[in-house]
Amino acid sequence: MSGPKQPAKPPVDIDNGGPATGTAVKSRTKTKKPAMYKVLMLNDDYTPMEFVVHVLERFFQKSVDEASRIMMHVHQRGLGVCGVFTYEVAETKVGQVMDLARQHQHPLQCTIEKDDDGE
Ligand code: TYC
Repeated sequence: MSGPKQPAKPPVDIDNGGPATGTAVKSRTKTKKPAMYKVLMLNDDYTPMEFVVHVLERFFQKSVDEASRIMMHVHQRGLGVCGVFTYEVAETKVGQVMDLARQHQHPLQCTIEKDDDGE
């Protein structure tokens, strides 16, 4: 910047339609929802079906029936959705599944995919 220096002005409240209290307030209601992420489970030829059902019950709060349905879907179609979560929760669940699978020496794989529904 160049030219003569302007005298310092005191800060001014912005009137953005809030109540006449003399204080600027944000009148817009925050409606933005957090980005959501799908946890996907991948099929393989070695992980036992019962182990996959157990994982879905333990980490994704599925009933035996729902867990069995998801497991069979993955077995037949190659992949399936275990649930939809915020990024942190999705990451944690993937870690928990992969840790348990590793402990049992199963090759079960899980991944995260951004959920673009309702955008
Ligand atoms: N295909 C495996 C089998 O026949 C079962 C399986 C299902 C493995 C789902 C992984 O994500 C999976 N034992």
